[in-house]
Amino acid sequence: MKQEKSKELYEKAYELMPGGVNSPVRAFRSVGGTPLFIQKAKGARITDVDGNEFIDFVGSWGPAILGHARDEVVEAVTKACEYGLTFGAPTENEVVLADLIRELMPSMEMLRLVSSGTEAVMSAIRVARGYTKKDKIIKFRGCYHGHSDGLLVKAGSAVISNTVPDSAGVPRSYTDNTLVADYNNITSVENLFEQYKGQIAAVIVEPVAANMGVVLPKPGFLEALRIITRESESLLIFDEVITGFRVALGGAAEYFKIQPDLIVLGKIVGGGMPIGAYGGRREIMQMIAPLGDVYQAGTLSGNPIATSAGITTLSILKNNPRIYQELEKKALLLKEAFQPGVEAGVIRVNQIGSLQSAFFTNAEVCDFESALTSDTKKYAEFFHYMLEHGVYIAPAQFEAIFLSDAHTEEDIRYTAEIVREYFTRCR
Ligand code: KE4
Repeated sequence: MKQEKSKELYEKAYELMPGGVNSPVRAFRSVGGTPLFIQKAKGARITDVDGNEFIDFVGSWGPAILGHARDEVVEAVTKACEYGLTFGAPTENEVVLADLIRELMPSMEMLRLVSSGTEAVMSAIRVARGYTKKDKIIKFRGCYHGHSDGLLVKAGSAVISNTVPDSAGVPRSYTDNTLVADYNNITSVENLFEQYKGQIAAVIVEPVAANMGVVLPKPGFLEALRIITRESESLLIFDEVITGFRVALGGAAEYFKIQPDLIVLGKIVGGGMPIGAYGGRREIMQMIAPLGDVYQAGTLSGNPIATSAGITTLSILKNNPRIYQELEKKALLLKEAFQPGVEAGVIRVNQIGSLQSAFFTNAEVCDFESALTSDTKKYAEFFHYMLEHGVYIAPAQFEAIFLSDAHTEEDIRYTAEIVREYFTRCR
């Protein structure tokens, strides 16, 4: 595969930006090779600067649920640009988008638009602490909630609850209030509530984990989190940056019929433009400045261009419910193609809606520990085989395959064929 231009750009990028990228996962570190510099994308396809075209199953890590550069979205953004890019003042678009989000996710009685998922998570945690007047937060090992200091933790070697920063530059004191439990292990949560009685402001969870690869909540796990947080006067925060408008129009809250106290959104809510959002019970959100004394602000929050993309994207999803049935059908077709690898004991596949991951392990993957049994070298080989055959999947084992409304049956059939071929050889 020709990569001269990507190589040339990567060399220049490498001396300008850390690892030559603006986000680590793009650097191909865990799969090797030169990152592809993308020139354009349309529908289910991306084209790199060397003219190589791929069927894209990364979809910018989730936003591109309608496919890339969807005509209606591009039109809305182009039109919005004619009226100005940003005012730092309220606009009608913010009202329209907030209203649409609340309609689709009624748990978000009141919400705030920000510019990234990280910013939304950070703010949700702050308001949870401000509202409960408690400091501790529980997160789950293997779940990722953006790069705010307090959430870059890993469980200390000693006991599960003691955490240490998982990044240089994060002072130990910043993570003292972050506790780590195990996904799908409610006992690990109960132990923390026991140990830190009365101190836990909130539990933050990816209702479907997708940052250790896709890991589904076991039946009853999310319900148990809802019960224990309510009983302990703590808040339940659903980080739906990936699952929001993805696993269902109303996200995981709709899919699992659970009402969290706060929901965090990103990715799809911006339709490819930089938007995050957080919201929930009115009495909690009224703690936020200028109403209350929890401060949060942002120059480009609710930006008129980004909101035009978000409004158009959510409107298309709302007006075309068939999209979700079709996404599920395509996902099952693709999942089926991995069967030879599953039968050969080489991989395990987790799938929900248009999200799935193939783990190179023979263990059932239900938490971070089991996800880590995956052979990342084998994943890297698979990644490059797919790339050579014109299919772009996540350049890392612990990510997800994202399907879009733009993937045709033909795209899925072609992809399924090369996947089946690959794993048939594994027998
Ligand atoms: P951003 O700040 O990247 O918009 O959102 C952070 C975030 C929060 N919560 C969840 C559940 C997330 O998955 C993310 C970001 N996801 C990664 C992909 N796994 C973004 C890709 C990247 O970091 O470049």
